Amino acid sequence: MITEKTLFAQHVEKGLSSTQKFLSSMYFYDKKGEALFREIMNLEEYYLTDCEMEILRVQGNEIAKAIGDEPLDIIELGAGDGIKTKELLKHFDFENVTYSPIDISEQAIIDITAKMKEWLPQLNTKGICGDYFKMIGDFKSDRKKVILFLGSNLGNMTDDQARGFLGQLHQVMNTGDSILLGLDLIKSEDIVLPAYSDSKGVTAQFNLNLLERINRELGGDFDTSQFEHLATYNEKEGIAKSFIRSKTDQTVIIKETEGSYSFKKGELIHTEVSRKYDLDIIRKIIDGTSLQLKYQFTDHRQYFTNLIFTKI
Ligand code: AVJ
Repeated sequence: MITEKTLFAQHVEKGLSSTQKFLSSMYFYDKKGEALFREIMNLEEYYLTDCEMEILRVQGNEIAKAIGDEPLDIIELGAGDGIKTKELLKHFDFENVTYSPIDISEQAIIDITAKMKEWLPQLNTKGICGDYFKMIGDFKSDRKKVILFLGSNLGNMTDDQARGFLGQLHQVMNTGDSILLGLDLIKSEDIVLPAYSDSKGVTAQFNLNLLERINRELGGDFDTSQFEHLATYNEKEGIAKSFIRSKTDQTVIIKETEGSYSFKKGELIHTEVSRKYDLDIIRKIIDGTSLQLKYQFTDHRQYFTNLIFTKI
C-alpha cells in the first residue's frame, strides 16, 4: 500500500538528509513539548516571561491607552497560557472589546478559552482554530483590530521570514489596526545563554523531545541518551541557536521516512533560532510595509520590549 507521508515525515527526511542537518522548532510543540515549554517559562533563568509579565503588569494600563479607542477586536496569535494576556486585557472595557486567541491546536484554544472565561467572565472570549492569516482575513467585523504576538515568538524566524510574516500580516489588516509585538532585546551572553541551557536541563529535554517525537510518531529508533543539547549565542548578531549533538558515530532508522541516517560523533542537528532584537533590526524588518512603530515599552532592566505598530 502506498501512503502519503505526513508533512512532519517529509520535513524530517529533508532535514536529516541534508549536509548540515536541521529540524524545525515548529515541531517542538506536541503535548509533551508544550508541557516542557510551560516548565521553561517558570525557570529562573528563562527571564523572557518574567520581563514581559512585568511590562504588562506594571504598564498594562498605559499600553491599553496607547492601543486606543474602543470598540476593539483583540486577536492573539498563538494561544499561550493566557497569564500575561490577562494582565493586559483587564485594562479594557469589557463592554467594548472581544478577545479571540487563534491557534492551530484545537486543544490550546479549548484550554485558553476556558481559563479566560474563568478569569475574566465579563470578557467576550471566542477562540478560533486555524491558520493565522486565513483566520484574520476571514475575521468579519467593522471594529478596529489589535493583533497580539507576544513572548518573542517572532524570534524563531530568520529576519527574512519575519519580514515575510509581518508583510503578510499587514495585508490582512485595515488602516488603523495595530500589532502589539513582544520581543527579546539584544543583551550579553551571560544573561541569554543560561536561558537556553538551564541548570535543571529542562531546555535540553525540550530540545531532545523532538527526537522522541520522531520515535513516537514516525517509528524512529533514536537512542536519546546518545545525543545532547547544545545552545550557542552570538552577542554581536543577537542570535541564540539550539542544536542536538551526536555523542557517538551512529545510525538511526525511521520507519515512516523509509530512511536511515548516519551521525558522526559531534555532528549537529540545528533545531532553533531565538533572535534577539534592537530597534534597527526591527526597522529593517518592517521597512516596506505600511506598519509604523508608535509606542515602545520595556521592563526595568531593559531586557525585553513590547512595541505597538499601527497600519497607516
Ligand atoms: C517561544 C520561541 C519565544 O525562543 O525563547 C524556549 C522557545 N526555546 N527555550 C524562545 C524556547 C528554548 C522560545 N519562544
